[in-house]
Amino acid sequence: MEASLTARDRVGIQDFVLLDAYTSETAFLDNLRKRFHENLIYTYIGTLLVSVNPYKELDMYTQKQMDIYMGVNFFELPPHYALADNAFRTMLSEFNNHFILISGESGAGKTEASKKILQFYAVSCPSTKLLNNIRDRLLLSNPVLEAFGNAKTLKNDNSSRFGKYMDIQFDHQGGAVGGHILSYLLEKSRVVHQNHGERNFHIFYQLVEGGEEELLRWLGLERNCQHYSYLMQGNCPKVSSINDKSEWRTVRDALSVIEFSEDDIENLFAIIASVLHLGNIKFELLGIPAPVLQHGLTHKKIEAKSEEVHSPFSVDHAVYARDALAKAIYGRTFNWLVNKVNESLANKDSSRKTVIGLLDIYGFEVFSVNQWEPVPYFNNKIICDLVEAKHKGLISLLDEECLRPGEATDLTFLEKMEEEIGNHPHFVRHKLANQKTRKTLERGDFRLLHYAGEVTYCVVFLDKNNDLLYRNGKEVMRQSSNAIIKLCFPATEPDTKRRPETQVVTQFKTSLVGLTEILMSKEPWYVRCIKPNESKQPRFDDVLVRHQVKYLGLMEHLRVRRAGFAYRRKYEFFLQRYKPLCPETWPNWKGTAAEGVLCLIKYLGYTRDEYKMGTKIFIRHPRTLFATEDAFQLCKHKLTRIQAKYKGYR
Ligand code: AOV
Ligand code: MG
Repeated sequence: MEASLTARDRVGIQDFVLLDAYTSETAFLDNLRKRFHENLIYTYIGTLLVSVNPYKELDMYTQKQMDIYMGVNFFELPPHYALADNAFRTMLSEFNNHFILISGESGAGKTEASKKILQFYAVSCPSTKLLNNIRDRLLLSNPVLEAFGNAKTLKNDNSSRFGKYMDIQFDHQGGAVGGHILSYLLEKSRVVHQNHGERNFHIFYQLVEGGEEELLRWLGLERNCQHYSYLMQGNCPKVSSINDKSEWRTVRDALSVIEFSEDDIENLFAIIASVLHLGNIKFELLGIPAPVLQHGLTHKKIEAKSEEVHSPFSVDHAVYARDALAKAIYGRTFNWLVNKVNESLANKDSSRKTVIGLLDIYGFEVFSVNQWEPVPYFNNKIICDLVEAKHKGLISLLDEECLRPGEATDLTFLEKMEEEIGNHPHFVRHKLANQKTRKTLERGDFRLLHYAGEVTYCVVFLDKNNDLLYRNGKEVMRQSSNAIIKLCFPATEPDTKRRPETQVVTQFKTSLVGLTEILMSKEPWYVRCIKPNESKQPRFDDVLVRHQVKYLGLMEHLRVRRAGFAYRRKYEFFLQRYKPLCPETWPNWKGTAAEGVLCLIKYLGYTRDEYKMGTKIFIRHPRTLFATEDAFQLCKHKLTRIQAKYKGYR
C-alpha cells in the first residue's frame, strides 16, 4: 500500500478526473509537472487527452508499445495511444465516423501528435500487401507536405504554415484503405518575406543544400542560400536542429513512393528554382520566353474601350507584381501537390468506408503571458459580429480595401476601420489605446478584446490578404510549357478584372465553414497540447503552462467531466448492440427502444447513480460501459459458435 502511494506521489495520476482537489489549478499544475518530470507527457481528463511537449526524444513510440495498446480498454494503460485506439475501436463497433481535433499554441506538439496517431494506425491496423502500399503513402505524405508547407519560425523550427485536415479511410475489418487531405490557407507571404530569425519553406533550403550537382546545374542554381534574396529575408538560412541535406533525400524518396513521375518531379523543382530566380529576377526556367515575362512583370495592361494600353510599372509596382507572381506560383503549386498526394491516397473501391479525421491546425502566434485576466462569462457573438458582419465587419472592410489595388495601403485600411468600427467596445484603435488599456499600441496596430484576452494585430493584412495578380502576369503564365504551371494557370479561369483573386481572408472563412460541416458529422475526440517553455528545452515553466491551462479551458473541462455523465449512446444503438445479454430483449424487443434499454440495464444490474435516461442513455463512468462491452464480446463469441453449429446441423 505504502509503495503504491509513493509511486502515485511520484508519477501523479493519469486522469485528472480522479484528482481529489479537482477545482484547484495548483493541484492540476502539480500533477502535470510531476508527470512531465517522469516523462509521462500524456494525461487524461476523462476521454480528452492533455499532452505536454517533452522537447526530447522519448522511447515510448515503439512497435512494442503500439502492440500493447491494441485493443486494450481505455483506462487500463497509461494514456497516449489509447485515445487513438479507442476512436478506432468505436468506429469499428459502431460503424461511424470520427475526428481527432488537436489544438494548442505554436510549438506545443500538435503536428508531432498527429504524426504519432497516424503512425499508430498505419502500424497497428490489419494489413495486406496492397494495404501496405497505401500505408507507406499515408506515412510519406507527411515529409512531403511538411517540406512544402512548414518553415522555421521564432516559435517552432518546424512550424506548420498551413492548416491540415486528413481523413484516414478504413474498411470493415479496420484496414487503412485510403486517405484524403484538405489544406487550409498556406502562408504564401512567407515565399517573399520572412521576419528576422525565420526561414522560407523548408523545400527551398533542401533543394539548394541537398539537390544533386546535375540537378542544380540544370536549374541554374548555386549551392549557396546566401545567393537567393527570397531565402535571406530572415537572415537565418541554417538551423542547428534541421539537416536540410538528409531531409532532401527523405522528400525525394517519398515523392517516388507517392507516385510522382520523373516528369512531375522535374517540373516541380523547376518551379521551386524559378521562384528563387524570380526573387533575384532571372526568368529563364518557367518555360516562358524571357522577353514576354519581362514585359509582363514590368507593365500593366489597361483596357480602355476596345483598346489595350500597356504602361510601365513604377519600380515599387514591379517589385510588388513580381512578389505577387512568386506567391501565386508557389501557392498554386502547393495545391497541385496536395491534389497529387490525394490521387495517390485515393481508394478506388466504392464500398462504404468509415473514416477517422485528424485536424492539425496551426497555432496561435500572439501570446503574451501577462495579458490574461479571467473573464467570468463572455458572449463571443459580439466578436464574431465585429469580424464577420456583412458590410461593416472587419473582413468586408478588408475585402473592400483590397479592391483598390495601388491606392489602398495598410494605413488606409486602418483609417477605414477607425471610421467604421472605431467606436466598437471591443475594438481598440491605436489613437485611443492609452485611454482604454494600459498598453501602448504602435502606429499601424489595432487590438481586439477577445475571450482569451486582448490580442494586438499589426496591419500587414492588406499585403497578406491581397494576392492580387496583375492580370497580364497571369496571362504570361499561361504561355508556360511546364505541365504543372499549365494546370495551375488554366486558360479558362474566370476573368478577374472586377474582382481580383478571391481574397485570402474570405477564402479562409469559407473553407472553415466547410470544415465545420465535415466535423459536425463525426464523433469528436480531443487532444490539447501544451508547450512547456519558450526556449524549446525539456523544462517545465509554471507560469507559461498555467496560462495555457487557463486559455485551453482545461479546468472548466475537468469540472464538467467530474459532474458529468461522459458516455452517451443512442437508445436504438445501445439496445441493438447489447440486447443479446438479456433474455427479455433478445432476439426482439417489442416496445420502444428506451424501454428496452431500461429493461436491459436493470437486468445487467446498473445502479441508479451509474446512468441517467435523457434523450440518450448517459453512463457516468467508462468502467460500466466497458463491463457491458466485455460481457457482449463474450456473448457474441458464444452466439457465433452456436449459430455455426446450428448451420452445420441443417
Ligand atoms: P505544433 O505543430 O504544435 O506547432 P510541433 O508538433 O511541430 O508543434 O512540435 C514542435 C517541436 O517540439 C517538434 O519539432 C519536436 O522537436 C518537439 N516535439 C513535439 N512533440 C514531441 C514529442 N512527442 N516527442 C518529442 N519531441 C516533440 V505550429 O505547427 O508552430 O502551431 O504552427
Ligand atoms: Mg504544426
